Order: sequence, then structure tokens, then C-alpha cells
Amino acid sequence: MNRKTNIVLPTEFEKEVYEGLTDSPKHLSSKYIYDSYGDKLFQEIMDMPEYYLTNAEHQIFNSHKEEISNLFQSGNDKFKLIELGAGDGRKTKILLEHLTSNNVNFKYQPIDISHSVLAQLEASIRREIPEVCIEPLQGTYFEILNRINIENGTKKIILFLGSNIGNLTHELAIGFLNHVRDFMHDDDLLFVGFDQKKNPETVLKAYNDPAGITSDFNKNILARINRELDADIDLDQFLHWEVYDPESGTAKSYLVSKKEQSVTIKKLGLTINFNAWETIHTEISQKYDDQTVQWLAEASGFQIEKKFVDTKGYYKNYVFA
Ligand code: AVJ
Repeated sequence: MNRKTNIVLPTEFEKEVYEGLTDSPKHLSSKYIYDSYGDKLFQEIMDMPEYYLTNAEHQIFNSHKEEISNLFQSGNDKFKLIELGAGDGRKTKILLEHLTSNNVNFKYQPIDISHSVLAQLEASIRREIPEVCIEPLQGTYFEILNRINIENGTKKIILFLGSNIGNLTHELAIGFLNHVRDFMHDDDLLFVGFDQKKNPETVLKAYNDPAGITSDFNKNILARINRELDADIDLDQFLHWEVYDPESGTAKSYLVSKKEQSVTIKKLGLTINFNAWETIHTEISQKYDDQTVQWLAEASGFQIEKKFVDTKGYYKNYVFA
């Protein structure tokens, strides 16, 4: 008998959870931390004193808004400001305010995968800076870049802030940058935030706060498996563990099983066994130096036009052309 009913294709999330937890060593992708609860926890992380990245980039925008705005405008009477993974836009708003108060002709196009993040961002900009012409675009970066590239001609400034690039290995970062460059024309610019190598103690603290917000954030990937895939993972039986290698500049996040245990993920029909102290690798947050950024730029066909740094030298924004 030909039974065609009830064939449901697995989602990306389901596939990656299956593959990651049956692999050895185990791993899960940090992109799945960000559901609405994960988004909220990341906002809390940005407010923590230990998470220096947000303040540093904020400071760069504040002290260089004039120069950055001029760079964005140079030679053109209008441009599109496209932000990849806009989040709450708290740093971009500094620029938006500066540009509008100088009557610059531009359109702000924040791209995010999350509907709710975009809706909140749009509402807050309409409230705080109503003069801004904003067009939120929901989807993955390259889907949207593909779509908006059709309406051509206007100069594009692409923002990729917050050292979001640090979630990618160098190999993936080069692939990503190359792909972005495919969408760019001669005058277009890419403005990217790269968190810098610094005292390893400072880095570790940023990813291992005493209040445990980062731990909750990391564990949200397990909480999400519980919620969405009907699993029975006891979050208390996992430990958030951060390591930082000052040579490579790679901070790595793990969830470590505190005991021998098994968990059942009903929706995948899967039982996973953990040895005591077995790890799940969840995230990398890469730290950079100028040589490494120079190499990444060259390897993806870009030139570095300019860089901006905060007073502590913790963080840099680079202009790629
Ligand atoms: C949003 C990817 C830039 O890696 O610093 C914060 C995410 N992880 N604390 C980072 C994060 C743990 C963050 N990025």
C-alpha cells in the first residue's frame, strides 16, 4: 500500500540537533541560542559591566559619528544603510540621529531573522527618531541581499556590528565576507566590528559573569530543545564552561555534563547518553588583531580603508571597501 500521509520533513534545527548530539565530540550551533528568550538574555548580556564589547563600540560611534557619517556619504547624495543582524540597534541609533539631524538623505534597512526583534526595533526608531526612513527586512542575510540588489544604483553601506563575525571560524568568515562582497559595487562599503585580543582575564569575565546570565544564555540551547523537540534535559546537570586561548584569540563555550546521564528527545525519537564530564561545544567568539583582520580582508578581496578604536583598545570597527 502506498502511504503518503504524515510525511513531515525535519527542520534545520532538528537536523542539526540530531547530527550534533550523535557526533563525537558533541556540538550544537550557537545560532540556535537566539529564540525570543535567547534574544532577551543577549540584551541582558549587553547591559552587563563585564561585557565590554557593547560599550566599546558605542564609544567608537559616539566619538567618531561625524567622520563615519562623512565616510558613508562621500561622493553621493543618498545611500542605503543596510544592517546585518540589527538586534536592538542601540549603536546604530547614534549614527541615525546624527545623519537625520544633518538632513542626510538615506534609507535604513535593518535585516534580521527574527520578526519580533525587527518589530521592536522599528517601533523604537519611529518613537525616538521619527525622521528616519526605515524599511525592516525579515529573513536571512543573503536572501535579503539578493532581493534588494535588484533595485540597483544607490550606494550601499553594509553594517555588521557587535563582533558578530566572531561566531565564525576564520574559514567561514572568509566565505561570509566573500559572499557579501559579491553583492557590493565600487562605491559600496562594509563596516565591520572586530573584538580585539586583550588581557585574557578580561575576555574570560565577559563570557563567564558571576550572575550567571551567560550561563543561562548558553543553556538556552538545551532549554530550546526541551521546549521545541519535547526533550527532558535537566539544565542543572550541565555546567557552562568558557575557555580562552590567547594565542589563537578563540573563546570557546561548552556545556559540560556533570554526571553520567541520558536524555530523551521525543520529537527526534532519540536518546542521548552522556559520560560524566562529557562536553557539548556550543559557540566560538573570536578575538582579533590587525594582522588577522588584514589577512581576512585580503583573503576575501577587500581593502581596509580605515579603522576606528575605543580608548581602551578593546575593540575596532574597520571599513572594508
Ligand atoms: C553576539 C556573537 C557577538 O560572541 O560575543 C555573548 C554572543 N555569547 N555572550 C559574542 C555572546 C556569549 C556574542 N555575539
